[in-house]
Amino acid sequence: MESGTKENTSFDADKIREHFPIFFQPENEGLIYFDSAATSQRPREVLTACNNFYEKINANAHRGAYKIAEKATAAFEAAREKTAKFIGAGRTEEIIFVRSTTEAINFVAYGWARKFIGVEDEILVTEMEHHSNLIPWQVAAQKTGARLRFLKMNENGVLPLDQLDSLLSRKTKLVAVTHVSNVLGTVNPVKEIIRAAHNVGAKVVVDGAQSVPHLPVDVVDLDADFFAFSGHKMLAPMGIGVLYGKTALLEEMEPVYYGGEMINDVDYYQSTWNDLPWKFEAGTQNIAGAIGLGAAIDFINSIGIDTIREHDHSLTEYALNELKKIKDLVILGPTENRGPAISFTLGNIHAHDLATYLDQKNIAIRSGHHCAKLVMKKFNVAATARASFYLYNTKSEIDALVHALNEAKGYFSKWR
Ligand code: C6P
Repeated sequence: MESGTKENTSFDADKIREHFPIFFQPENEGLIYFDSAATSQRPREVLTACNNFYEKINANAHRGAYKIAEKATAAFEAAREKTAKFIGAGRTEEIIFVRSTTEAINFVAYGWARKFIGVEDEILVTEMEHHSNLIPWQVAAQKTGARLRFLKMNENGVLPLDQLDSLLSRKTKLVAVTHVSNVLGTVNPVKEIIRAAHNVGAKVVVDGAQSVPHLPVDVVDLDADFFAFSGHKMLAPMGIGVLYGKTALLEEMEPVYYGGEMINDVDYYQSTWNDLPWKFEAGTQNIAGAIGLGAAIDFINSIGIDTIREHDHSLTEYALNELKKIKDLVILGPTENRGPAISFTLGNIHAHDLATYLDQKNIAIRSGHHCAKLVMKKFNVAATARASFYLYNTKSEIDALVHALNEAKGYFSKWR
C-alpha cells in the first residue's frame, strides 16, 4: 500500500459488513474481528455460490457428458478465467488451482526446483518469510545440495536492496520472496527484486498470500515467474489456492501429483501428461472452492481493489497513530508502505495472555510467532500480538482495541 493515500470517504464499512453473516450471529454479537491475515470472513455471495454449486449443479468437472457435469465444468473454468484476469495473468492456463499458498509453493519446490537446481546452485530467500516460503527451500536445498542464502532485513523490517549485488550471481537459480509480510506488514519491492534476479538468470517465486487480498496485483507487470496465494484470506472458502506460473516454466515443470485427469495417454509402463493447467490438477478438485473464489473476486471487483486498499490503508494509519500513544507498546515493522497487519508487544505481557484478555472483550487478534520464527528471532521476541484489518473493519473498532489494551495494562500490572 502506498503511503499518503487519502481515506476514501465514500466507502462504508458498516454497509459492507451487512454482507457477512458471521457478524450477525447472536452468539457473535459485538465481535471485533482483527485476524483477517490468518483468514478473512466470507460474504453471503461467496457462501451462496458454493451452496448453489452443491444444490444445483453438483457433479465432477471434466468427467461427465451430462448437463450438470457440463455446468460444473463451465463454472470451474469460469472461476479460473476470473482468477487469471484478477491477477493480470496473460493466459488462463497459467492458473493452477491448489489448496493454498503453502501447497502452491511446495509445487514449485517439488516440480521445478528439484528438477532444475543442483549442487553448484544457490537459492535466495528473505529473513521475513512465512514458514511456507522458507521450509520448502530449506528442504529443497538439503535435497539438491544447493546453498541457501538470505536477504537480510533492517531494524525496521525492510529489505535493503543494496545487498542484492553481493547475493545474486549466476549461481542463483531461484529467489523466494514474500510480497507483503504477514508479521511486519512490509510491502516488499518485488518488482525490483525480480528485475535484479532476472539479470542473473534466476527465477522468482512470490508469496502473495498477504498482497492479493489487499492490493492490485499484476503478475505480468511484476514479471513474476511463479506467484502463490490463498483464497481464504480474500473472502473465498478455505481449501482453494492458486499457483500462477509462466507458461514456459509450467511446461518444463514436473507434475507433483499423479493420477486421474492429469494424463494425456496411459500405457502399461508409461504415460503422458495433460495440457496446462490440468497437468497439475490430479484427482477431483475443490470445485465449490474455485467457484467460491470466483464469487469472492466478483465481490472484491464490485467494490474495487483500489478502494479496499485505501480503506485498509486508512485503518492501518489510524491504528498505528493510536497504538503509538500506548506507553510500553512496541510496534514491529515499518511505519510506511505497509499492509494492514500490525504486530506489537505490550510491556512484558505475553502475547497469548493479551489475546485471551482481548477475547474477553470480544476482540479477536492473533498471538504467537505467526509461522515466521526467523522474524521473531530477528526482533528478539518469543511472540507478538497482531491485529490485522480488512474491508469490514472500522475505526471505532480500533478505538475499542486501544481502549482494551489500556485496560489490559492495568489488569496485568496487578499480577506483577
Ligand atoms: N499466514 C497468518 O496468520 P496458507 O496457510 O497456505 O493459506 O498460507 C500460508 C501463508 C503463506 N505466506 C504468508 C505471507 C502467509 O501469511 C501465510 C498464512 C497466516 O499469518 C496463517 S500462519
